[in-house]
Amino acid sequence: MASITLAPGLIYYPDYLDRPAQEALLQAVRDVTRAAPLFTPRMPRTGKPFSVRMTNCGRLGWVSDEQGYRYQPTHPETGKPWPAMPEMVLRAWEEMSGYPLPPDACLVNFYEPTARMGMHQDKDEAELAAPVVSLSLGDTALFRYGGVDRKDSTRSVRLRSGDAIVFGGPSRLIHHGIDRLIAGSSDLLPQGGRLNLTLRKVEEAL
Ligand code: MD3
Ligand code: FE
Repeated sequence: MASITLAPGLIYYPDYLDRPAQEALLQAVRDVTRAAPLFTPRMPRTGKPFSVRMTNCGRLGWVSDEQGYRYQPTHPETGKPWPAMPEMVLRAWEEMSGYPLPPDACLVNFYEPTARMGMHQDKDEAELAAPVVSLSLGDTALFRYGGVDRKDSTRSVRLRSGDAIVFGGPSRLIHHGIDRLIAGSSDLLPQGGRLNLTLRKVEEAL
């Protein structure tokens, strides 16, 4: 599998999934959203809604509301356990993570054509020795990443449908965000927009 190292621990796999694999993953995500509908997360304290909608699969899911950010075993609106992680997602983790245990959580982010995600760090996971693996489907996103220090300079990468990117080691705590989507860049999703799956080990390994 071809890969490009963008920084220590930051490995980009352009075209990781070919078109048939993207269609299979999209079907698996539709099965997940049928069992666990997309919800609109809200900012802690202010309750301001995110422009990205989310759901999860796997044992734990990331949620955010007025009470704060956290991982929990149930959907915030249905109260049901999250559906199992699709086999394809587990295979992608095995192939790219270099980590000996399976992921606990797969966060599914859905971007409408105008959605964005501000610069942030992912640090709600206790197991920072495990990387985060990301899979993109649908419209191309302008992904921005910097360094561990909020003031570090930033670079941009276009994440296209089928691309994968892994953040581990010294890149696990870098700042990152999605500036915008490029409308009409993929015909995978009939209505446009973008799906991103992030696979994570949440609980500290013993
Ligand atoms: C760098 N998602 O869900 S994926 C997120 O495209 C998130 O939906 C973006 O940032 C998205 O937290 C970016 C790339 C990504 C994911 C996780 C990371 C980059 C990361 C974790 C640590 C460092
Ligand atoms: Fe993130």
